[in-house]
Amino acid sequence: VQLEADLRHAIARQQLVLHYQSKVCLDTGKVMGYEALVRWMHPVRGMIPPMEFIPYAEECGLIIAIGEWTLHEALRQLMEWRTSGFVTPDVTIAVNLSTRQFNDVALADKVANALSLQQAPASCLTLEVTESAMIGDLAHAKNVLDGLRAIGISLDLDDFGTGYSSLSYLHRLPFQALKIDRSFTRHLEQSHESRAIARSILQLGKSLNLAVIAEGIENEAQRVWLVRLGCRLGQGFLYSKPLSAAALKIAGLDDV
Ligand code: G
Ligand code: G
Ligand code: NA
Ligand code: MN
Repeated sequence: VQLEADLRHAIARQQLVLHYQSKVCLDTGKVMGYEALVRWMHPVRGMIPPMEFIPYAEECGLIIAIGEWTLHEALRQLMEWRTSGFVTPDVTIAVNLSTRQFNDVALADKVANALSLQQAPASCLTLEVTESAMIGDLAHAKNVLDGLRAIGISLDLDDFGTGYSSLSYLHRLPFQALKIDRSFTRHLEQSHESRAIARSILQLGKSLNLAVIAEGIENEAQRVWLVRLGCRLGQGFLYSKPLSAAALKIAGLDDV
């Protein structure tokens, strides 16, 4: 109950921050984009990870305001990075959408508005949608996704393989990429089954002309397996943890 009251003020009190995890080309290590991940800097409890307040924000509806803030802040940050030369114009920013946001009738307008306010081109934004956000009404999901796609942004299907995706409708939805869930990446070395699943997702991506991004790459052996299976893109602790903008800047300076 206290947490709800606190969360209500978190935006106004500037307690939400975004951390950014790079998405890289597995062959060259080049950064293609960043995924924005929200954290709550609670004055008493310290940093609260999204798993501990997003589900709850979903339930009470605060996710709509939090989601809008996240969208604006991620775009603002990307444009600042561009202006300062920290990223090249081809680098993209990805924002996660939860179920309630996905079902918000004003979603497409809000996205268009955020792009316009932050003076960001639609081509620099990716929204990540989980399979579970789309459960139920396929026609509705298709409408929402088509509306977003019409703005010119990209759409990635997050946590692929863990939800209820029906392969028969995937080709009718306007996704640009599938993200291999990190539960499959984790066991690539030990588990023949995980490799079979990763291989299937990559084949599916090829057949449907979708990019495939592997999540949760933690070590070189996993990277090698993914490259061997034909995966070109990935993210994970091997490359970088999600970092604050300030920490990213310092890490970037170390590279030079
Ligand atoms: O770092 P990690 O703990 O950041 O994130 C855990 C989960 O929280 C992931 O499933 C991620 O998709 C979700 N998440 C992180 N940031 C956001 C956000 O801004 N909006 C929504 N809806 N989910 C997020
Ligand atoms: O559900 P979503 O895919 O958006 O989840 C992103 C989450 O995955 C974040 O909590 C992030 O911190 C976490 N994450 C990112 N890279 C790795 C990794 O290499 N290993 C593990 N265990 N978690 C990761
Ligand atoms: Na995600
Ligand atoms: Mn994911």
